[in-house]
Amino acid sequence: MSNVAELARLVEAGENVKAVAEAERLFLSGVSVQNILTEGLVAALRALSHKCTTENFQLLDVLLASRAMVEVIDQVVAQEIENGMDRIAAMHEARMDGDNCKKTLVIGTIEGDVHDLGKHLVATVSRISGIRVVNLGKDVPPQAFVDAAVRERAHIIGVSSLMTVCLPSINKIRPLAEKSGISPVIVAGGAAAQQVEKGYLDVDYVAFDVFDGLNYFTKLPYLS
Ligand code: B12
Repeated sequence: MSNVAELARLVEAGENVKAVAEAERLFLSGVSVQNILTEGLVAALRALSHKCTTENFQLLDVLLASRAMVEVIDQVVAQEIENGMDRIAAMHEARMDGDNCKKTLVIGTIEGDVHDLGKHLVATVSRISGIRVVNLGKDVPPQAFVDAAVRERAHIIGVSSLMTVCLPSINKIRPLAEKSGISPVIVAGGAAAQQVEKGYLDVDYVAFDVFDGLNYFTKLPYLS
């Protein structure tokens, strides 16, 4: 059997080696990157929600699935996009044009939140699409986003949040940026951010997934 549901099953079960092999098979049989990411990887992780609550936290299961997902992204998906075997850019009008090369994205997961798989995926896909990416990691204070944006002359700040309680920290980024004399485009993503409006977070855009985010980054004009 070689299908996306099987990949999702393997990732959910934490079978990293088999998941990598299954993803390779799926690409060879012509399945798209978007399908593999959405139906295979993200769906598998989301299916583990019930094992990741305050009452029921099955850490090992979730971490093994997380590892399997990262290995599929780093060993197969990144390679696949780089090889240009899948027309991800064309599909999402995210062209690897000259302008992307001039854009710098500073990205991180907001303070208090250690979820970094979605952010890792966005960083990987953006980098491959020609955007210069500075990955600040997880549990990043608002001021650290701004300091990095100043230091790196970043055009875009990408902030991820999967924890509802951490959302209020996102609102601090814009005033801190203005205080530092910069006005970057601020884009939020992640399961918690997606549940609120951009005005609530004081950001320019809330992306519903990696492709939506990349499409938005790519359409932004380059500001010198
Ligand atoms: C894996 C996981 C973990 C792992 C994280 C491993 C890691 N290295 O990231 C571990 C085990 C560490 C973990 C810990 C906890 N977790 Co957890 N976790 C998850 C789980 C199951 C999957 C998340 C995931 O990685 N999905 C796959 C990625 C690829 O998807 P994604 O992040 O949504 O990203 C996509 C888009 O959103 C978008 N995107 C994301 N960020 C950005 C940013 C930008 C700029 C853009 C453009 C796009 C973008 O792109 C991605 C691809 O399309 C979710 C369930 C869920 N429904 O999300 C719970 C979940 C997020 N966790 C939850 C909880 C409660 C916890 C804990 C508090 C549990 C505990 N008892 O301690 C701790 C939190 C610790 C902390 N302070 O952060 C809750 C949060 C509830 C809430 N609303 O606040 C969830 C929703 C589960 C639930 N109960 O429903 N968790």
